[in-house]
Amino acid sequence: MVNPSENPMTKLISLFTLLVTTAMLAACGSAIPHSPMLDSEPEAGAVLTRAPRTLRLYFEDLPDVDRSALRLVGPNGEHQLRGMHTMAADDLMIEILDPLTPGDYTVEWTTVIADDPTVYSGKFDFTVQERP
Ligand SMILES: [Cu+2]
Repeated sequence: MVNPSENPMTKLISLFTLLVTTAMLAACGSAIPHSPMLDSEPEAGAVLTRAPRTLRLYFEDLPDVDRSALRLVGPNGEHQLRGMHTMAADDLMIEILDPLTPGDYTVEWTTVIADDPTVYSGKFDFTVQERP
């Protein structure tokens, strides 16, 4: 009588099950795209009483300014932005030209980080409130 735990076939099946499970988990994990954006000013979901004059986004590594883009869309459409640069703090920064009126805003970003050839993109929202 062979002990089931000693049976090479049982061991092979266990190994196979483990591999399939790992592959499935990896596939599920990659369905949620990785975002390299760590933080921003204004923060995602922020409710502000003072309209921001700049946007600043922080990433996992230094973004390539030439291959990055930022858009700011609000209740009056797209805002003009000027002078994208990095402060070399793994960030992108840009000036908002026209003043923001109260309402909901969306920041859309596209970037390439360090030596990674992947083009990442994402968006986040913030709200500018009417001054009390
Ligand atoms: Cu700056």
